[in-house]
Amino acid sequence: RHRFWETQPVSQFKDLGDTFIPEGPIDPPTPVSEVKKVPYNLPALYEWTTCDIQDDATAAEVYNLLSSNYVEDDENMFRFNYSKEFLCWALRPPGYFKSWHIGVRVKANKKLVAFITGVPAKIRVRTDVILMAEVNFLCVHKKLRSKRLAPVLIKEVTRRIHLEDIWQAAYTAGIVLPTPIATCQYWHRSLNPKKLIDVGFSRLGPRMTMSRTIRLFKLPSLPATPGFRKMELRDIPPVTRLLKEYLSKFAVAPFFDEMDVEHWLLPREDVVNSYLVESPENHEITDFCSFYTLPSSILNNSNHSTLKAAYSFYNISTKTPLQQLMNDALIVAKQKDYDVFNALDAMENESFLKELKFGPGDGMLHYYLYNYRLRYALLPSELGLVLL
Ligand code: NHW
Ligand code: EN5
Repeated sequence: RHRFWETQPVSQFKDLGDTFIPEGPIDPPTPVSEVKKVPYNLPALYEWTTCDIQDDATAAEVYNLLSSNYVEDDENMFRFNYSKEFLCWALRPPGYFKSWHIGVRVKANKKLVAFITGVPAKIRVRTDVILMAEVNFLCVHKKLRSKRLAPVLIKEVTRRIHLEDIWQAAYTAGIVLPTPIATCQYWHRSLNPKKLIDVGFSRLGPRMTMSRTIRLFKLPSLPATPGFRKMELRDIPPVTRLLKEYLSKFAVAPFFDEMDVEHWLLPREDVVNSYLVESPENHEITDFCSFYTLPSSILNNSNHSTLKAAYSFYNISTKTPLQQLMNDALIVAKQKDYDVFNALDAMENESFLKELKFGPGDGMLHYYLYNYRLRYALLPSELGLVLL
């Protein structure tokens, strides 16, 4: 059934629950000197390119490829529209490798028609902290689909990751592949219900009018928690300590140091927002919440072209109840004019989703590890990792 994935070191469905196969790496590492030194062959009309995402012209080509050809929902009503600034952030974390930002061009006219990326990340699986790659932004132009180009892209990014002596990867997808380590559901909290209904993102509930719906999703104009403020540079050490402690309770989670926290969580306009609670009494940082900005293009609507969505990222409560903290996150997202606030049912999110009027979406997100086997799939609440 999976002619490509059956050949890869990933856990296969038939092995689920087999207690005779140990948890951990599937294939042992080989010496880097034995890694294939030349790129995989592409069909004759195409050539490899390494994309310098800092270069404005290249960033524009990648942005254009993705904005027309990347992920859509199951009814092709919306398509992710990652901004150039977002891509620059997502692809240049501490220690990134330019060689892992891979494109495919048409030889004749140099048009960019496919893309895949990796970035390095320390990820803990149970007690094992492993330097992995996070693979994302796999995209093949709509006109070149179903020609088995994706397996070539995946093998090439794998080869370039192996050249850096890295042997495991983490990735997510909306489709089922061999074999998810966890399956999460998307939940959505309407901030601008009128627009969401107008564009077909949500529907008027049974026995609901538009004005009752607007009232139902109304939020206060200001956050309620005393000491709630935007994260600043000086907050990196206490936020790193909070995160380290918090993420240690999940089976799979990133292992962040201060440089990672600076990169991934320091606020960047229209990319990532982070807030925290500083105790008015002793100035301790006790709670933290964050969300990233990922708009979607609205396909086939004459009144609206983009949906402004916030995605829950990492949230930590030690003093402020998580539900109150997330309500404050909704309030600031509303102030910043987001239309919808999305979250997965991962980490402790289940404890606030229903109460804060999130509703289940029609999309699932499956999490995968490459060359690492877990005996059983995790529950969403055991997963402490959010990929972009
Ligand atoms: S998930 C989003 C992926 N992108 C999209 O959905 C964009 C729209 N779709 C497309 O561009 C986030 C194409 O449909 C793509 C497939 C390119 C998806 N992951 O070329 P063929 C990520 O970026 C398998 C993995 O004919 P196509 C994560 C499929 O199962 N595999 O298909 C990326 C089949 O194999 P099988 C996927 O439609 C993680 C084969 O590709 C997949 O023209 C990548 C068919 O290829 C997906 N999302 O192009 C893995 N979609 O065995 C990283 C399809 O079933 C692994 N396939 O026959 C780790 C590597 C690093 C290791 C380091 C140690
Ligand atoms: C790699 N990092 O399907 C990511 N989104 O639910 C790649 N549905 O927005 C993998 N279909 O349910 C991405 N509205 C996989 C996800 C692909 C995108 C996707 C889903 C997630 C989505 C919306 C719109 C559906 C349109 C028709 C949805 C209902 C919202 C409603 C709001 C009010 C309360 C009840 C729910």
